[in-house]
Amino acid sequence: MPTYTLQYFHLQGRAEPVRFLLKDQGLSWEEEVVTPETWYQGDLKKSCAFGQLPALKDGDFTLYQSNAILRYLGRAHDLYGKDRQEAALIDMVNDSVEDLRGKYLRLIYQTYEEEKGRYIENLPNELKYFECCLSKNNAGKGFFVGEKISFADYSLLSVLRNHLVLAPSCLHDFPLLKAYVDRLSARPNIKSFLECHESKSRPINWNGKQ
Ligand code: GTS
Repeated sequence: MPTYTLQYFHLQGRAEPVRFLLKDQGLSWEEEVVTPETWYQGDLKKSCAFGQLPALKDGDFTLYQSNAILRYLGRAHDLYGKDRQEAALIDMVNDSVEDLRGKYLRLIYQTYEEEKGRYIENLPNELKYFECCLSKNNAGKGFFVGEKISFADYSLLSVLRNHLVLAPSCLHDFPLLKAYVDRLSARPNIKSFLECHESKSRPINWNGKQ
């Protein structure tokens, strides 16, 4: 029986880090796919705490906001650091991932045609902070914080993979980040998830831009 239900559109989008986490941790979940027809009909949107998806259902508990979902699962499955300083660092990384995701989503949904070139040109100025931060933990050979994978790693993995689609050579000058993406993508459960048909069939973004 699946423990969790993930309610979202037929999309990678903001649900992808949650899927990475669930899959990598060997947790079972059910996908509740919301079609555009159902969504635009309006009743479901009205029932969502902030009028948006994804939602995670755990029994009769329903949680909205993708980062709150990651934190909830992080607490439940020991993916939130070994003490409060590690937890704070994980929050710091995840907030920085959210900043980058916000810029990426603005490009995708608002300014793609006119800004794509400039966005890619400026990307090293964003990625250099992540490379530097990674280098400070275990010489960049492991995860972002501590000795163990955290929910922020899943979040960053999804954002970096999105950027590799947007700009395939964007990690060329960031060897630690490049190795990090390769290493995490090769974790057996994540690898099989990335290779499965269902996962490949999901668009990254709903407007088809990537
Ligand atoms: N901060 C929210 C989160 O992190 O969960 C944002 C959620 C969000 O923007 N959801 C969009 C949505 O529900 C879909 S997507 O941007 O994740 O692809 N859109 C439909 C609507 O009516 O707003």
